Amino acid sequence: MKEIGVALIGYNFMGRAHSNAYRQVVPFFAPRLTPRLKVLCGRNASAVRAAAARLGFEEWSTDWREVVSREDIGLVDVSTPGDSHAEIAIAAARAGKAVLCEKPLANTVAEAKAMLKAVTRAGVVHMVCHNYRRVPAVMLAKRIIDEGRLGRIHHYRGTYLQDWLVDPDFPLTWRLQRKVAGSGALGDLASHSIDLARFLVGEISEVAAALETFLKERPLEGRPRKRGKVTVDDAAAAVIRFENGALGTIEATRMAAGRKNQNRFEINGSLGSLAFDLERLNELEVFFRSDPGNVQGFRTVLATEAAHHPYVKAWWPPGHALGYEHTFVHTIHDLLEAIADHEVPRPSFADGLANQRVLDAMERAARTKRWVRVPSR
Ligand code: SOE
Repeated sequence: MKEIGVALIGYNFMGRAHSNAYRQVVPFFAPRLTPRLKVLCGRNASAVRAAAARLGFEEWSTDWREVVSREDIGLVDVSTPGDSHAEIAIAAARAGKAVLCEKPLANTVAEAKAMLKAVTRAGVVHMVCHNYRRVPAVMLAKRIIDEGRLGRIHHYRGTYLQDWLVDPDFPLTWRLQRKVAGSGALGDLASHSIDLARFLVGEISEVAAALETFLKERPLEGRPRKRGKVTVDDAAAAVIRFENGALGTIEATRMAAGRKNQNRFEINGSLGSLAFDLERLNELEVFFRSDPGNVQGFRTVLATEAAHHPYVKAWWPPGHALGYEHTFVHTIHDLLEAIADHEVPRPSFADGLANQRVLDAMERAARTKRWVRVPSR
């Protein structure tokens, strides 16, 4: 059983989701490379030590620079806030390690370019953790589109709605600070909708956009009497044109009261339509104009039949639903197989750079109130 030593940098929400995936991928998928949870890295010694014990890592460290160069590490997983993605991923690439980086790839296009250059020059495997590509129902949408069963795509309509920031007393965490997070709902959530748009419909050529910050200041973490300035968007709304002529909209917010993690898309083509909602992630709504007139209508496919849907056979019988955490297991399974084959999986850092270019174009469009073309290189 060939092993690959994993160094995970970051141990909060994404660190937990990734750790769970490294543990689950072995009993359920038996990958050719067995991930060994060697070292968990973070800034706070007592917190990272406790997290390492809880998440099943052999060691812990507060020095990522030392960790990424260790001989016993083959894969560096960057699950930190966006302002450290570039320096960690570039150091890991230069040390010859495979790199998995959380989304969005970076906080700027320049950083994303440098990251892609580093992994390409080092010849290492690289991947961005846009985990929703590997929801079986999303893979079904991709297959239906690629088989031409929707015909020519006219519309992509992506919305990613959460409400964890609607409380004005929610403190000024790092996701609300531009210098750390790079942007707000735009990079955190719209980046997922952009990735799905690129995955399912094609490259985005031009955008118009608006950003808004509804709550301009919030209480400081741990010092609720003091308040600090919010420096990112609370909400983003964009109109997008695709190179293939399709037209779309993307909207993202973390202040849609009642929406918890509603990453949704609807795609309309000349022969039919598809609709997906992450809050019902085992299902895909389909409509085909070819259906007999008296039974035409949207119908719901439960994407849990192993014979028809990827990844499912590793889990449960039909109807025994999958969840959010399974999308990370699927992503890390495919990453491990790509490393074993010395291939670069999708989405790669090149996809991450393309995503960053759309995010940047949206910010420029919002600032200038003009349409902005998305550079292709
Ligand atoms: C917070 O908005 C968050 O954790 C995002 O950062 C993730 O990418 C998304 O999948 C769930 O919500």
